[in-house]
Amino acid sequence: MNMIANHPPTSELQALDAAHHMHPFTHNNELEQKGARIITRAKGVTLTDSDGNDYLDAMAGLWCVNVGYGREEMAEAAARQMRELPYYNTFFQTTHVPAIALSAKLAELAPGDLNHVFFAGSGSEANDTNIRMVRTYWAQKGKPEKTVIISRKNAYHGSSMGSGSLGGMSYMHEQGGLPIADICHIDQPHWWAEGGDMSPEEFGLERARQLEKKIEELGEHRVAAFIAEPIQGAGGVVIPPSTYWPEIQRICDAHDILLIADEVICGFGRTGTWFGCNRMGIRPHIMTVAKGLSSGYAPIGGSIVCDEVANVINNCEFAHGYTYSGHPMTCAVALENLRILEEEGIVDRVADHSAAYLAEKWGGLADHPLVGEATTIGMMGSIVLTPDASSRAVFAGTEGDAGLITREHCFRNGLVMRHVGDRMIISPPLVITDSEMDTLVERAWKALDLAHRQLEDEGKMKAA
Ligand code: PXG
Repeated sequence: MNMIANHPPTSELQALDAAHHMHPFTHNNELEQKGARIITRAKGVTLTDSDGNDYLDAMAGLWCVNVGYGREEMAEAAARQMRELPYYNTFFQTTHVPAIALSAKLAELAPGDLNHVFFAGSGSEANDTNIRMVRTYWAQKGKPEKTVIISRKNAYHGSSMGSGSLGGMSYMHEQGGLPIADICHIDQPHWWAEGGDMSPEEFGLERARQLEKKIEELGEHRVAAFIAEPIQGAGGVVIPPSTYWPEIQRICDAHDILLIADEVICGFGRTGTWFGCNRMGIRPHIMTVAKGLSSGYAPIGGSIVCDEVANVINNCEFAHGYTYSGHPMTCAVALENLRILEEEGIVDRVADHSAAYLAEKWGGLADHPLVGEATTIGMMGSIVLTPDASSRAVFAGTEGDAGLITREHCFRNGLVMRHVGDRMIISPPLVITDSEMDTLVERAWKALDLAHRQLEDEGKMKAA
């Protein structure tokens, strides 16, 4: 029996899932008690589960389904390529048309002289590539001691040994011996949570200048690169103050270090420009890409590299690569995705219309008594749950309780919205329509009402 085409009922699937499937970032035994939610199909911005319930997916899967679900052209592109050439590698002096076409297309779309692509299977793999590439770059330049990569607390760059080390999630570092050597973290530009009495602008400068302090403390001769997401995604959609990125750019220019922009979430239209770098005015040496590159239809990631770094790396044998570097099917799917984004004007529509519409509607959630602030940039947004907005207070109980309660009410009311601690975040497919955004915000408001009532009933609306 083909179990995918003709699957057993939900309870049986849940039992099999619990018996055999280890979920990422999940306490699997606790999940077994509840039973996993089983998504069976999706179209546009709507997911359907195995019991026939529909959900508006305000997270675009995991920040990736930029063109929306159910695009026939993507399925066709995959099938066509699988028939023609399902696999061949790009090692041993060989290449193939999909990898050539996609690297050329990415060079065209990427800003400045980011003209060279090293393919990977995911964002984590691409960031592992970046670690080895920047260290190899400096070694080739006769500066092998420049190995330290500076990142930020509460950053997310993946969960392999290297990319998980770049990330600044302390609970990840506690498992498995992270971080690896020569990676360190400065504070994040998260004004709401950490800005204290400073204005956002002062705070942005203070946080950016931590980079300069760190470079001076370590010695410029030791520092290879700084890596950051233009806007932190998994950290809670943290939009840095306007002063932050110009100051970071100044510091990177003034010191001899490489700048890596992790565009895994911000890339491919999420902020209303092709890349978060365009939006924030950043000039990186390397961009990490994944997710929206294929709208999640196929696993692919990569590093888009500037002329200077590529010239140095290309002048040696860079002993690095993955079986699926430049996989033909995933490249063909990514190319089709880029064609759809471009030809249907999806990125332009975000810039010219949808981002402003979302900002207005989502901004209205700031009037809810459980909400401290509601912000967006492009098609990503966050709200902060707080017992007292005026003092930016946090809840007295366990951090993340209010977020989890709100998330559960969202699910029950047909909305997928993620929580990061007590922040609720969204990143819907870029193709979401105005009326779907109305529905998203209505359901979010309803979930907030229900969560507010529950928190009051449980005596949890107290500030720490
Ligand atoms: N960089 C960034 C900025 C990311 O957001 C990665 C790298 C790693 O990509 P891969 O393809 O290896 O997963 C990511 C991934 C969440 C969540 O809960 C976010 C990600 C992955 C899983 C969960 O927000 N981002």
